[in-house]
Amino acid sequence: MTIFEKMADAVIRGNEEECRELAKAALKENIEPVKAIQEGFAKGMETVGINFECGKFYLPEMMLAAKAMNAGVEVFEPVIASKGSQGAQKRATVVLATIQGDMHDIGKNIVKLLMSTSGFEVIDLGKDVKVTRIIEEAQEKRADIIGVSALMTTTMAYMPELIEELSATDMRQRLKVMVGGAPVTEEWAKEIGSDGYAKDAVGAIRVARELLGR
Ligand code: HCB
Repeated sequence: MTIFEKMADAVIRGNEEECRELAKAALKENIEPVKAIQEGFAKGMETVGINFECGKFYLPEMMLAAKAMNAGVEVFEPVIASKGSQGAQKRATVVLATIQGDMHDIGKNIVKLLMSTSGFEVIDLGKDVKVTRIIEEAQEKRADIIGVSALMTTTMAYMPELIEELSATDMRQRLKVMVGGAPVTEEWAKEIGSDGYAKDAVGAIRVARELLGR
């Protein structure tokens, strides 16, 4: 098994300690942390989702997998942060949130980690955040971008609501919206009038920079 396969397997088995140890081993082998997260832990999570969907896994297994992945990602956090670039130019402000009704925040937290270490000022509103609150906070903090995450087909439905409500304000001219999360696609993002879509956290940084014309 490669180290990535071992990382995926440790997430599937929900083994926190093993995830931590494998993350440390990846660092020792000089593996890029973001690559390890995406090709190791996140791949395991995909399998967990498939196993849940076909009734092989239940909620407790999914919860253990989430805890295990978080434990592994925590090991990488200081390393990612230390490599981060703060940038000389004014830092753009990004308001991040998992949309209302949705408790999934692992992916959003990875986006936050990478963005905040790539020169963005990130205001993380957390999970299950009401559309109205996202708009209020973006206005108050004079955000440049709103980044929203949804992991369920049921909660994705709040994304067009967010864009509609935002369009009714005078902020829509200058404020960009970026959407993401496993069930969200580029086509759908376009359909609802989102300015950007990102498949993963690295893509989120690229898209945010494009949206800001940087
Ligand atoms: Co959850 N769950 N879950 N779950 N869960 C999913 C999402 C299902 C797809 C599993 C399945 O059926 N195959 C499914 C949703 C089905 C649907 O669409 N309707 C589901 C369900 C049904 C549920 C519950 C309803 C189960 C229940 O209670 N019976 C419940 C929902 C509670 C609620 O939200 N109201 C539930 C609960 C849980 C937990 C708590 C056990 C746990 C979440 C823990 C946590 O997040 N703190 C969990 C997990 C872990 C999953 C799966 C297995 C993994 C999600 C994950 O973390 N992926 C998921 C299966 C799947 O997604 N295939 C399953 C890893 C991260 C890294 O990927 O896609 O989130 P990501 O993020 C990427 C990417 O999308 C992008 O960058 C990130 C990093 O690269 N990105 C953005 C993300 N957000 C972005 C925003 C941007 O602006 C830009 C880019």
